[in-house]
Amino acid sequence: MTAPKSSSPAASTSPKAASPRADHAPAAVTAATAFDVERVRQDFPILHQTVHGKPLVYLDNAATTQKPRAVIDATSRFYERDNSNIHRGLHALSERATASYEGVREKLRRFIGAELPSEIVFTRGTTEGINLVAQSLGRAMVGVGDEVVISTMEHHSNIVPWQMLCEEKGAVLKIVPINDAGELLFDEYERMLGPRTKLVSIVHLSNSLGTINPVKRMAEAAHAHGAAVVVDGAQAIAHLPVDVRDLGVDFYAFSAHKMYGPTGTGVLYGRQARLEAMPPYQGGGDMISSVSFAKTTYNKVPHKFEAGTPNIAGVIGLGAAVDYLSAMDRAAASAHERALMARATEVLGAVPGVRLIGTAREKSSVVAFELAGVHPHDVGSILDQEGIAVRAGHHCTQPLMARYQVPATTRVSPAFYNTFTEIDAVGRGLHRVIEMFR
Ligand code: 7TS
Repeated sequence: MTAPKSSSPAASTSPKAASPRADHAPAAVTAATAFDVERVRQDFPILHQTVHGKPLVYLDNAATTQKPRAVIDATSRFYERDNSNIHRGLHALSERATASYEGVREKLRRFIGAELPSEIVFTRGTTEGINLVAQSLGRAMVGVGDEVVISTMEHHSNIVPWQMLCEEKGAVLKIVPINDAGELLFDEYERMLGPRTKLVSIVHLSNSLGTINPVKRMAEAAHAHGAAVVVDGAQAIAHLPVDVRDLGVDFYAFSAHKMYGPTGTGVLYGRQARLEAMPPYQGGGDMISSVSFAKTTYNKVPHKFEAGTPNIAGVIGLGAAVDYLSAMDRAAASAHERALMARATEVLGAVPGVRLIGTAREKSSVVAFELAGVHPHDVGSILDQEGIAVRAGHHCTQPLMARYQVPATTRVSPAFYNTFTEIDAVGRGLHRVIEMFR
């Protein structure tokens, strides 16, 4: 399915065709990013509003992204025309709903380069995907004295499920350290791997630092020791091209709401052989082949892992988000995002008293900082008064905050629909914060 013309994203082919609004981008940046941001913004209704009397500047995309009209319409169209439960009705509506829902699996297979649509398990989001692996594969394969490896920069959803597993099994959770720039210490990681390593679970793109981890190399090293590799792709899926077979990972979890789709739905990619060998995660309808009080047999993959009525409308909305992204010139979009990040690094880094947290050589889409003498919550509240939405807090990465000895940071996380003007507004907002606290 191709997105309708009116809502399909646009990437202009020459810098000249870019928006007449100059947006004060440096010439080199404009030339490098032939991307018609003003046209793309037309696809996102929510962006066109004022907050506290100022134009909304939405820079909290790492928390959740906004939805293009195509996604909103696909979800409401489902409720208006096709709403019905799936996999169980013989009537026309149920057949339509089932075909749409199952069709999204194939879209996602293509989007992430999986081999089979059955390797796409629909979940509530990244958090559920990681819990699924921990509770199903983890409980089956991890025993006393075994080891699970994660890193210092993980989101709580890639820490706590493994802590719960290790506590239950008497296993050991090992933490890969990072340097001050926020890069994993690869040698330390390799030294941690051994015959007891059963699982490695690593974030692809850190939500607090923006660091992009060398997932492919990490997977090769883990596999050399026979460990299974899980990737938290919650942030990466919206900003990087993801090819699960090229990365060579066993599992890749992400959330629809961080890739311009609806909340409450997501994907766990798992290699077919792995998924087939795993016990079910939850029991209930749809995940069974037959049930008797004497013995229940399970459905085939992926249905074995999708107990109960799923978020059908959410999955259909996710399909529309995949269509939207696939119709876009993603290389141009990501060049624009990189240019926004470079501008934010320059503008915010130049504000007196700002210390950037996360300066990895390989990074994307996140600029986080602390401002001397001002709590991030105050920074966030004052920026909000200017109509600017950023995140202030620990970003569900408390151990990482402890590593940097800060309680919290302020985080600016651009998406392709943001503009240089918006980044500059944050710089002006910070000067206002400083004036107020002087
Ligand atoms: N992993 C990473 C790297 C994340 O950034 C998040 C959400 C999750 C996992 C959990 O995703 P969920 O969709 O299951 O909740 N991160 C953020 C954030 O940075 N601010 O709000 C949510």
